[in-house]
Amino acid sequence: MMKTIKTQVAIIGAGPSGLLLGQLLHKQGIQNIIVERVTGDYVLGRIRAGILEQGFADLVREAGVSENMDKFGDVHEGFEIAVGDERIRINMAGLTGGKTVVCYGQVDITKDLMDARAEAGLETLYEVESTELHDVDSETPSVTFIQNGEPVTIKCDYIAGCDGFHGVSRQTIPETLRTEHERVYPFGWLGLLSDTPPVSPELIYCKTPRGFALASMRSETRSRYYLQVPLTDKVEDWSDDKFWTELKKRLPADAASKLVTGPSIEKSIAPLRSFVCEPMQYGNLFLVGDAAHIVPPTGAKGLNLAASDVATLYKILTKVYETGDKRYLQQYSEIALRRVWHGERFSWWMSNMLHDYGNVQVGDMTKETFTRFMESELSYYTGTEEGRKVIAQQYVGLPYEELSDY
Ligand code: RFL
Ligand code: PHB
Repeated sequence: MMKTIKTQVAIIGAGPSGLLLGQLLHKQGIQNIIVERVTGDYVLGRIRAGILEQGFADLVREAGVSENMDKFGDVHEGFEIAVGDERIRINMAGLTGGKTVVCYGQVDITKDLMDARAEAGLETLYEVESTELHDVDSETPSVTFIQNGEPVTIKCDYIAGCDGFHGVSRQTIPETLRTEHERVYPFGWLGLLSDTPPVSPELIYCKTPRGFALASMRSETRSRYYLQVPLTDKVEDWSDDKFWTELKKRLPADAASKLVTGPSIEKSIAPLRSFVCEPMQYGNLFLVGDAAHIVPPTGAKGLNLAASDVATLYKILTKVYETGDKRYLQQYSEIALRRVWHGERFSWWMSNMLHDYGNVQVGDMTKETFTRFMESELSYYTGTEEGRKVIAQQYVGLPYEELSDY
């Protein structure tokens, strides 16, 4: 017998997007169920992001899940861009009238959201297989899947596709009705997490002839470092020793002299990609976060764009349930995409300025010509207060757009 569940909003994916949306909807009295393909522990094994914009942090506060973030998250007022041994500070707070970012890991925020969901007694169905979305362009959409060998159907009003880049939600929009924009970069990031004190209290984005490196952190005792690597490299090619030796060569000399090394807790390679699916809605299906867009991590924007999607969708659904006026739904894709494209552009620009393209030709110019353009761009933007302000404003995050009323 097919088990059938009814709810108002079915959420596909228990990553940060799905969990945050679920919590915010719950606070507004809107019922929701989350279905997730893997286990909760597997979700928490994805290290990923570390920088939360103020808008994201405020949304977590609105969801009532900010206790740990406010206690253990570290407010950053600036970050550095290093070109070789020269270090340039981007004074975010000073250049934006006091705006900052919070350094708090994706794993921690996800765990806080999972705990809050469990505490509120809200349902998350883990380890579901063969998720399918049905009749999303009708008034009676549904989601089917198999859990513990049993077929289950969720009947709902709306579906939020929060199932990441490889999920099923985006594929449910007919191919003829969506446009996908994509750029794949000819390199990846090798990340290493270790219980060693960070090399500096603020992040350092390093441009060097050997390739890009990033010095980031999770706490005063836990560091997160990244190295630009060729797409052909495998994690097994990189012993901890090899990683630390290469990182030392890419950090500015005075930071390198302070580097403390130790065994890695996690090491993984992520390819870099820019991707946007337009539109982000179809019938009563709404795509949220990585399901609709991917950015290269150089601007720390991925999770933050997911958060602004969540903010927009949650406000729209709240209005629709409050007023009964479904016209609000039409605004989702346009509002979300406007901010997404700004984040895409910023991440693409930062990636181009800071990475080394090796022998890969970019567009219709030689590698050397492209390199000169990017060197000039970087020196202009880091060398003038106006330029640093442009970087700072986008790094702390552009404001969220309000809904239009009818
Ligand atoms: P997620 O985290 O991929 O979660 C999607 C969830 O959906 C599940 N799923 C399904 N569930 C049910 N049925 C199906 N058929 C399903 N298919 C998939 C998956 O198992 C998963 O649990 O997407 P979400 O929630 O949209 O969150 C997006 C963020 O994870 C992502 O944007 C960030 O991690 C990007 N990112 C960064 N973002 C920032 O804002 N700041 C950063 O500093 C930052 N650093 C990073 C990053 C991403 C990185 N990688 C690995 C790509 C650094 C790295 C290295
Ligand atoms: C991280 O700490 O994982 C991190 C920070 C900034 C980025 C990307 C990743 O731009």
